Amino acid sequence: MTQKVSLTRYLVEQQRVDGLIPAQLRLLLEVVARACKRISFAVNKGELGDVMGAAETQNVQGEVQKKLDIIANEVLIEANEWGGHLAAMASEEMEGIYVVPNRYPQGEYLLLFDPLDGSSNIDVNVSIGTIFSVLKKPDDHPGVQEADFLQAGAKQVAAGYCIYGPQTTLVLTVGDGVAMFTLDREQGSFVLTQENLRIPEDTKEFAINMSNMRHWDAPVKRYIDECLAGKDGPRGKDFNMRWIASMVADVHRILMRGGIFMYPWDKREPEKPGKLRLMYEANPMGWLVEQAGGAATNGKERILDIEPTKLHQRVSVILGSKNEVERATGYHTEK
Ligand code: AHM
Ligand code: MG
Repeated sequence: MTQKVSLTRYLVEQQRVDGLIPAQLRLLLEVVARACKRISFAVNKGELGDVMGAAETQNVQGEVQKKLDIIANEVLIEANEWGGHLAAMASEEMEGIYVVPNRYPQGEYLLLFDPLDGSSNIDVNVSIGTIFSVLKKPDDHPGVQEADFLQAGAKQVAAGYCIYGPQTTLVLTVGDGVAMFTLDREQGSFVLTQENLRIPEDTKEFAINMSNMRHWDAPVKRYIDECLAGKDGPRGKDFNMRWIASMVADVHRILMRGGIFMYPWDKREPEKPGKLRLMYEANPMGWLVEQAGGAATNGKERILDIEPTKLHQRVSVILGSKNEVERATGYHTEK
């Protein structure tokens, strides 16, 4: 019988055999995984666990928070604040950064997360997830401040997500390809179920919220119109559409079988560059997708090259199968 490889063993081997991750980063990833396990159990309880429905608060983006948004945020903070591996955290659900209290040792890493992505799906029992990104704190000054987080996605040292769907699955990169772990509920541990995930370069599947079509910019409209024209149009093939309204679930599908995901800028709120957030949604997902052979842009440039100016900065997102992302990006950049 082939032996199952746990997340712990995988990370130890990455540290020991391949020298890919320092001990502190290994600890950090284990703690994030442990927190995701707790969130997964809370999600699973649903109506039985007083976790459904809206809380009476709004987050910094003015969105009504769900009870599970707040629970997931607290679980991630509590799990991560005392281990000595982090200097500070930032989250979709908190306006400013959360500095590790000085009763605990301060580590050299910064953790960013969207504790519960796809919140609108919580109450309807559709897949949701946690997205996270890890950066190194600049070491040229003592203490930690918000500006320390404002690093381009290319500087990430680890990124991943955990999807709470029919299975709970953790997908991770430390810059050496993408690995996938499935939660074994009987054992209580994540087990390696796939390594070196690869996204096919071509696809016949797109994901976009079509209800916003009338607000799109011309290049996005052109790309989607051509997909919709199918065999009879310039693409010469029929396309299929999926939209789950949980970025984690849409990106997970793309990592499994290819596709293109778009949440572009649109004319509803023209001053906003997009809906999704750069630091804890687009950057980690962009890096995972690139590590699996795909591409991620904002229509003009590579997501990972964007120099952030704000913690909760928004961004236009096109990611997935390489050839399709290049085509859609080309429509934006061609004269
Ligand atoms: P959230 O982080 O508040 O859940 O919002 C982000 C989500 C993404 O997961 C998803 O792709 C998008 O918002 C769905 O937006 P829409 O409701 O416009 O379809
Ligand atoms: Mg989100």
